[in-house]
Amino acid sequence: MKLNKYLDVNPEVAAAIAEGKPVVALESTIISHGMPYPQNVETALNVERIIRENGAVPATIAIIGGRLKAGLTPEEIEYFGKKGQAIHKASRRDLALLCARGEDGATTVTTTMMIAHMAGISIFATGGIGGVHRGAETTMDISADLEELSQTPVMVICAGAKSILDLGLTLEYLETKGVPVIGYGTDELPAFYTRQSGFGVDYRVDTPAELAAAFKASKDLELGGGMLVTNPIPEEYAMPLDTINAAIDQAIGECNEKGIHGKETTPFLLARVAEITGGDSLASNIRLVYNNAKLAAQTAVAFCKL
Ligand code: PSU
Ligand code: MN
Repeated sequence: MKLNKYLDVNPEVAAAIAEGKPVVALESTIISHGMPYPQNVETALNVERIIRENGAVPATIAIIGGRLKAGLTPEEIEYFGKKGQAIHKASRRDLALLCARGEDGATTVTTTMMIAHMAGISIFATGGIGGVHRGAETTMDISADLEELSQTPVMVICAGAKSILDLGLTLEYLETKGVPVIGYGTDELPAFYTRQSGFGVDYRVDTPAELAAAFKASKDLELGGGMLVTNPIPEEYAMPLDTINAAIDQAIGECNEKGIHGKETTPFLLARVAEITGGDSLASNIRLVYNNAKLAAQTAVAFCKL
């Protein structure tokens, strides 16, 4: 991949990378498509602050005017938040066209991993990843995020996978693709809004230093792929299981009725679940992102010491 020609690393991020200081990548689709305005902007700015408070430099990643950006200004974050779903949701297939046309794009987990790797950033914090959707055996709706995890050496720290996805099939896919799924302080895959899913993870890890060591070994071995760390939402912010499951089932039913498919599916489900729960799921979502940002910064600090 020769993204370099199109890559702009902001000065603070570039200096940190050059000096071997900890940097944490962040995605922009969570801002434009994952949450409503103005909570999206507020969350994105708080996440950057939490990363700084924990000793690392934040690099929010996006595509602006056909340039791949590692590190945004607060004004640029506001722009992505305000424009929301009017911004192109950019996956791997979109990069060439957006760069050639000089357009903007919000980076998903996939494209954030790609651009982070090109910039030399190893650790990336987000809320949730895409996965194998329920009904994928007929729709073939499997997020490009899973393929990217198999081929790009970036550690992705998330809160597990939501039950808008088929969690069992998502784990099977990751196994096939050689992606280790790590539980942070847990043996069970967290399900984003809840700490439990009924599915086990491949490994339990209890400290940022152990996460850093695992990722260092993956790099030393030149395995080429990423690592998925699933960090459970703090107990006090978790949603009641019945409430969230009912909201997700209702949202999926509406999604099917309306014939929504492709890249619109995940943003539609997230927005509907937030509406149905009267904003409760959004509050949980924001809290789990903060929790992941903290762990990512601590892990980046530990990784720099190796
Ligand atoms: N899950 C969330 N919030 C998000 C996303 C997923 O809880 O914002 C976004 C991420 O950018 C992820 C993308 O990479 O959705 C996956 O989209 P798709 O399912 O279309 O691959
Ligand atoms: Mn999809």
